[in-house]
Amino acid sequence: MRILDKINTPADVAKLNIDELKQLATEIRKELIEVTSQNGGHLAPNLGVVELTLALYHVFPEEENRVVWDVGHQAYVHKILTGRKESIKTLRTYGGVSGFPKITESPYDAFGTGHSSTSISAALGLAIARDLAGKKYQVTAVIGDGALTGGMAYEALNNAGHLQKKMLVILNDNNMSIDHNVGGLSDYLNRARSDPAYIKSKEDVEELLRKIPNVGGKMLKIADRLKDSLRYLLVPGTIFEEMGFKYLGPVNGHDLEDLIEILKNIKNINRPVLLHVLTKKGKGYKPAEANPEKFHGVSPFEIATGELKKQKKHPTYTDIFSRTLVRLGHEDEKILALTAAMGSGTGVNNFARAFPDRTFDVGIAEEHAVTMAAAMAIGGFKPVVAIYSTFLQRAYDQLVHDVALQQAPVVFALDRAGLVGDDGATHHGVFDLSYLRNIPNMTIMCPKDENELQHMLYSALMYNKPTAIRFPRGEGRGVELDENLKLLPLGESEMLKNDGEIALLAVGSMVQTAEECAEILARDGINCRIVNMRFVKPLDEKTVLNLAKECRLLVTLEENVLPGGFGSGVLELLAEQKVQAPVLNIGIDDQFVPHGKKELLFRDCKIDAPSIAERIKERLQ
Ligand SMILES: Cc1ncc(C[n+]2csc(CCOP(=O)(O)OP(=O)(O)O)c2C)c(N)n1
Repeated sequence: MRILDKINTPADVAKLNIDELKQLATEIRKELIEVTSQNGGHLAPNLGVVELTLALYHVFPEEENRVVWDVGHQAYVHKILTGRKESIKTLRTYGGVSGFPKITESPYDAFGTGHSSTSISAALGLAIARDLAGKKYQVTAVIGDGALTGGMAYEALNNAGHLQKKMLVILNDNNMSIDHNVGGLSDYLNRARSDPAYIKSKEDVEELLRKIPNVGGKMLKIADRLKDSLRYLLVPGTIFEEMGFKYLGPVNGHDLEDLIEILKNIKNINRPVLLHVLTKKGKGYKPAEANPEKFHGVSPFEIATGELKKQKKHPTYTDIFSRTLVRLGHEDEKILALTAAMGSGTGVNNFARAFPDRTFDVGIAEEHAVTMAAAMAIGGFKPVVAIYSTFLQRAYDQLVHDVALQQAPVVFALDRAGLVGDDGATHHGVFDLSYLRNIPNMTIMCPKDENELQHMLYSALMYNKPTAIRFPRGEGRGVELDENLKLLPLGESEMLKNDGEIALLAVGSMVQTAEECAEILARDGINCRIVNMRFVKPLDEKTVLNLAKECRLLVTLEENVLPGGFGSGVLELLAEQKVQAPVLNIGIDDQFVPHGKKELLFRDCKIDAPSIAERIKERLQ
């Protein structure tokens, strides 16, 4: 029988001895590899925190303790140990366990995460709530060195150091974000990791202190002060001490004995502590150790080889964006590319290889990226910020205040727009049309396929205005790519089919859905016009108003929430022009969409072609 079979809660972990914990670590790794090989998921980050999570629950097993997992992609081990060892098999599947902590999923999920660098703020909030309620439980944030590049983490450290609440921040330092980590602090941590002088000095300090005879009173105080100042001067972590934290480490994050001992000591420290833990991303599975980027978030794979099970049929939208950006980069040396720690995810890494001096990976710092890009544009360059739709939410004020207000011609390539599938509610990019459309001076484009995406990128760089192009996750439609890039007239839609009593006005990915829907309706004798709107802003008002006059029903289709989106824009136009026309808005209702395969989510949201055809028929009756 496996030890894992006996583990239902952290209390069961607390009962195990070191050998049993080691055995359990092996079993958990096996489970993680099996589940992610089937369902896909964040394997490498979880393999890196097996011992850390075990040690944490061994020392702090009580249910009332709160652990906030930064980003939360490394919380599978936590889920296995907190009552979900069976349901982990459903990880990331429709109706199954979420790939991120979710407060509605388990009382052990202290705070929902998915977007980076929130854990210290959340842990501080929980610590304040605990103290105000007169309670005593332990509050811990576990944050990676990648997540520590995000601005919120510093805001929270700054505040926590000042408030001096009892809380623990565990810095899980594996020297990797998704790609290699970047930035000054990363360099600093790297020195702490690798420079033996640092570590030796720390050992020297400890050794020296052990040798000081056990004198009482004043001498001990002096020794303490000496210890602090030597430590301060010679050992890593001074920066955290300066901010008001007690710094401990670095410790080997795969050594259960050491981890448990240090966590037991931390139990008794009544102020903010930062424990610096060194781990190896992908630990215990060779392919993941060799290629932690690939196994950061991986699709289903063969365990024996690490090969992905599904091969691509067509290039992805990201591939085409990346290729076009490099092509344009050769033609115009003013073009710069920015990414917030998503070089491979956004395809910016190809641009980086071709133009390292014109590429900027800012770390997980979306706000900073947007303001910096605005200034680069004002400085005479053509910055392209490649970013996932969901992560640009972070930088709303920077969009308004730094980009749009100053009319800085920044191009935003918004990848993963629309429903993303398995990553779920924290990652769906379904708000961008709403949060961009209400900003003056913004141009918003949505390509109907990957060929149009390349023309849009070219056009966006020509418009000389703040411009966003939003495109979906995954493969393109497999269409031919035009050799020559062309300038799309600003604000002009494309009429794809111009006869019929119903007008389907579609943006982006929904153009294909509109075509499928028109086919279904045609079988029932309902003839539809189809418009590829191309621009959500500026809207092709002339076309919309003409169709409103000529058609029985206008149907707007978008892969975005309905409030504030493209359909709202059409309604606003009709109201403003005092045109009375029946409109059916198709999009995502005012709700958060969970995780699961995209097809299932589309069906549930009633935005797949058969559901839309049904809704149109109902409406016509
Ligand atoms: C705001 C935001 N931007 C980008 C991401 C994408 N992302 C997920 S994990 C990750 C890297 C995190 O690195 P680290 O914190 O070191 O954790 P590790 O995976 O190395 O354990 C990034 C960039 C995100 N989740 N949130």
